[in-house]
Amino acid sequence: MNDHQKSLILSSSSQFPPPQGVKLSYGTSGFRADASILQSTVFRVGILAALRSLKTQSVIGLMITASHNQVSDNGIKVGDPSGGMLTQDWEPFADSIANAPTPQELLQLVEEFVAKEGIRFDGSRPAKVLLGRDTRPSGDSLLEAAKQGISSIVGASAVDMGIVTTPQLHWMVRAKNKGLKAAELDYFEQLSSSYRCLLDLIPNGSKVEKAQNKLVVDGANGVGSEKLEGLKKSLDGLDIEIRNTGKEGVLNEGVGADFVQKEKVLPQGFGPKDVGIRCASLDGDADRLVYFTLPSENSSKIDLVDGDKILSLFAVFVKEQLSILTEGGQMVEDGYHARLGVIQTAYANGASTNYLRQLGLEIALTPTGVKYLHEKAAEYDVGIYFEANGHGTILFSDHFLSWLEAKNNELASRSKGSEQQKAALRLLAVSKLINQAVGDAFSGLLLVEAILIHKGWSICKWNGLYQDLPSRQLKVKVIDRTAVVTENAETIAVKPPGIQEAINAEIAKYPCGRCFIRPSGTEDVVRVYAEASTQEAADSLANSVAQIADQFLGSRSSSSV
Ligand code: 16G
Ligand code: MG
Repeated sequence: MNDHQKSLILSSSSQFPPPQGVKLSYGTSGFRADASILQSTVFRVGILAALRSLKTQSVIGLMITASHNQVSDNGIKVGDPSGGMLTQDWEPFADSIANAPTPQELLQLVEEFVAKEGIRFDGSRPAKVLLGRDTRPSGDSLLEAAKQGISSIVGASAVDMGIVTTPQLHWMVRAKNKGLKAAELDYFEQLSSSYRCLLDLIPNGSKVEKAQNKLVVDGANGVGSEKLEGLKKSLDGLDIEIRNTGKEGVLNEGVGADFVQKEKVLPQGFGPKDVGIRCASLDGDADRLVYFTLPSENSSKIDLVDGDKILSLFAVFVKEQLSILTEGGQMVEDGYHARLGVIQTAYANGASTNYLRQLGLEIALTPTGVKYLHEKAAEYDVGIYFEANGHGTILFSDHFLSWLEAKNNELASRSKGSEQQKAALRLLAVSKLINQAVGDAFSGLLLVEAILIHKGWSICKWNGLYQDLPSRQLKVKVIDRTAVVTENAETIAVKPPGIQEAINAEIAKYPCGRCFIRPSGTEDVVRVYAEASTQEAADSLANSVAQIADQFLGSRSSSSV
C-alpha cells in the first residue's frame, strides 16, 4: 500500500470518529443500531466493500437499511458478487474495523487484512460498489458516509442506485456480475414476464372466483409500497391494492410483516370490511412476505399464512411439476435425478415440518439467518428455503437449469405442448421469477399468486394445508446473551451448563411440547420459542422456560416477542 493510499485512509477516517463506549457487531445480517451512531460504521463498511470488490474483481452491493426495525434505527449490509450475503470469512474483519478506536488502528487493520487476503492494492485495478437504501430519513447522510468510505480506496467507485428494496439491490449486483441488464426496469420486466408465462401455462379449467382475485398489500409504510406500484404497472390482470404506503403512517409501526407475524392481529389500515379478503404484508425493506386473512369482523385476530405455509405451497407446486416431468421415467432414462430439498429453522411450526415430511421431502434444519438457509439450499438441484417470518426463496442449481433447458428443447421438438413440456416451461419460469440472490417479497408474492390461480385455491384452502400447532415467542433481557451457546441448528443450548436439562424437564410436562432458547443476532436479548398442543400450554411452557433463562443468566426482564 503506497503512502498516498495510507494518507487517504487516515485523513478520510478522521472525519468519522467511532461512537464512544459502543461495541458493534456484524450480526445476523449486517450492522444495525440507532442511526445516530452509525456514520463511522457505514464509512468503514464502505472501505470493506471496496476491498471486497478488489479481491473478487466483481461488483459488490451495500444496502443501507434496518429492515423491520423502528424508523430511528438503521443498518448496513454487504452483498457479495453472487448477490448473496457477504462471505462469513470476512465478518470478523467487519467487526474489527467497525470497532477500531483511531484512524491509525483502522489503517493497521486494513493493511494486515490486505496482506493476509493477498489483495492487490496498487490502485491499478478498478473496484465498483452499488449502493442502495430504504426510505429511512437517515439513509441520505449514511449514504454519504458509505461513499466516503468507498472513495478512500484508490480506484474504487460507488454507483448510487437510489431508494430500492433490499432484494432489488441483491438482484442488481447478481445481474451486473453476470453481464446482464441490471436496472430497476429490467428487474420489473423479468418478474412480470415470468409471472405472465406462468399464467399462460395455467391448466384449462382452473379458475378462481372473481371475488377472490383481489389482493390487498400492507406496504409497512416502507420502500416496498412505492416499488410495488412500479411493478404493478408492468402487470395486468392482477388486482392489487396497496395500503400503508408511508404517506401517513410511520415505517414498521403497527404495520408490516414482522408485526403481523408476531402479533397475529390486523395491521393499521385494515379493518372489518376486509373480512375474507386475501391480504399480504411486506417488511420495511421488502425481503419478507406473509399472507393473512381476517376470519371475522368482530375481532382483529387474523389467520396468519406465514413463511412455513409459503414454503409448503412452493414445495407442493415444484414437486408436482418435477413429477410431471419424470412421467414415463424420463429422468431415469437421462440418468439424472433432480434433488429437491426444503430448508427450515427451529422456528418452523412443527405442523409444517410434519406436513413436508409426509410429502416425502428431504428436510434440512439450519440456524436462524438467511445466510445459513441460503448456503444449505444451494446444495440441492432445487432448494426451497423459508423462515417462518417470511424470508425465503427457491434456488435452482446451474446444473439443473441446463438440464431443464435441454429437456425443454427436446420436448419441444418431440412433443410440443405436452404436459411434460409445460412442466419444464413452468419450472423455467419459476427460476426466472423467484429471486436467486436472496428472499424477495415481490417475487414470492407473484409466485404465490400464480400458484393459487394455477390450483384454483383460495387463501383458506391454502391455509388449510395443515393446522399450525399453537406457539409462543418471548424475549428475555439477560446480563450477557452471549453466555447462551447453541448446537444442532439452535435446538439445544450447550451453555450455560445445565440449562438444557432444565428446559427438557419443562418440555416433558407438555403433550407435543417443543421449546428452545437462542441469543438474538439483532437485539440484545435471548429469545424463547415454545410450541404445544394448546395455546395455554404453549404460553405456559414459554413462560417457564423464560424463567429458567432468568435463573441461569441473570435477568433484566422478559416480555412478549
Ligand atoms: C435478520 C435475518 C432474518 C432472521 C432475523 C433473526 C437476514 C436477511 N435477516 O432479520 O433472517 O430471521 O434476523 O433475528 O438474514 P434475531 O436473531 O433477532 O431473532
Ligand atoms: Mg427485511
